[in-house]
Amino acid sequence: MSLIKLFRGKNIPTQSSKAEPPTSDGQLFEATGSDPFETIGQTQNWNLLPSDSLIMVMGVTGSGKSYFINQLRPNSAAEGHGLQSETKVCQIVRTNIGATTVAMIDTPGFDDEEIDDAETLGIITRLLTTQFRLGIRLKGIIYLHRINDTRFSGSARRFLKVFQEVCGENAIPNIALVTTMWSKSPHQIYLQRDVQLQNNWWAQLISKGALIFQYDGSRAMAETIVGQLFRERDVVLKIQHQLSNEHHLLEQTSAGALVSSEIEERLTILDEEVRSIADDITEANKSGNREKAHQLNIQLQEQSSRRERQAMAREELKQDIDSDTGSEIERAVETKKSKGERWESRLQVFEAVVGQLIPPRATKTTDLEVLNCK
Ligand SMILES: Nc1nc2c(ncn2[C@@H]2O[C@H](COP(=O)(O)OP(=O)(O)OP(=O)(O)O)[C@@H](O)[C@H]2O)c(=O)[nH]1
Ligand SMILES: [Mg+2]
Repeated sequence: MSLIKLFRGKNIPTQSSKAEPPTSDGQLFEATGSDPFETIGQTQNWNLLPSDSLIMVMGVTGSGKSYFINQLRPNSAAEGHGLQSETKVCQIVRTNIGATTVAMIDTPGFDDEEIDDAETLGIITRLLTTQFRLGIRLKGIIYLHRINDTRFSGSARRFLKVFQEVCGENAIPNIALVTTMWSKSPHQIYLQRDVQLQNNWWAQLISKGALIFQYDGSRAMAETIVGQLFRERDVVLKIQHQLSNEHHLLEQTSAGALVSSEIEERLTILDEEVRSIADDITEANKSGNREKAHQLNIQLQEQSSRRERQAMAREELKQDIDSDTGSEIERAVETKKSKGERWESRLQVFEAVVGQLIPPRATKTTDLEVLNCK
């Protein structure tokens, strides 16, 4: 299958360039404000290593995120088949693309359990904030979507909305919209579906410069997609700006507010249902219908526990992720200092804060490392 790349609403990038990261509203601003890394970096005398660049891989559950990363680094990420996200944590896979080193981040997917959206957003955001605070370069986001899905599902819709709010308009040129599972295809139907995607759901992103790829499942094309993003300037996402420069809580960010309002809606419905069942139980008890009262009590327990889970999800969004991340970075620095040691790269600190390094598997490829995020 041939690689299709469209460049709309912007010039075709021809060479690597470094530029100030844009804000979500088009202003330029300091990438890290009072850059904690600069201060820590000076005292630690760190070197800036070329490996300190990240690419996020995102998409709903089963869209092929782990598969994509496994093409770049065989057997590094857990692939799955279920409706619930196989990848419950972020995983970082370091790999070389030609002469360039890049850390790929496998993120948990938004799945059919809406309840997990807040947790998933929290995990992704924590990682993005750590990357931003450490001054690690973010080169782009790969957004995966299954071309064999017959419709744009509820989770795909929710994810797309949140995704757009996480990224913001100025990050759009750093987004690669990638359709997967072409090899499983009746090709003609999938080509039509791809056109529909581009003309409807993705039209806005494409008109503002997002890249498009039909992924054939190969390592070669995975490298091409990553290489293309690497040519883009470094990017600061809207949610990073809102958390770290505007000091918002997660629920105050545009993406967090979106998830939060969905939780509130569900809470209102559940409250109403719980009230109604409780009334029915009173009625059943009054009329001496013990069997009905018993059944209703079971229903009440189920709805109450659903309500509790929603309420807990709402709490997830109240986190001050930027401040928490700052404290964790400081703790990591202090711990190292107390041992009389020094950090050797930003990614090492990143690992210390967001997860633990999984040793590379026995493989001939020596340039790969995998980190698992908390
Ligand atoms: N043929 C083919 N199979 C794929 C492709 N991408 C993923 N798969 C398969 O589809 C299934 C789901 O892929 P995963 O990579 O686990 O999906 P994921 O997005 O990581 O899912 P979660 O971690 O659950 O969010 C796995 O069995 C993969 O082997 C592709 O491009 N082509
Ligand atoms: Mg996965």
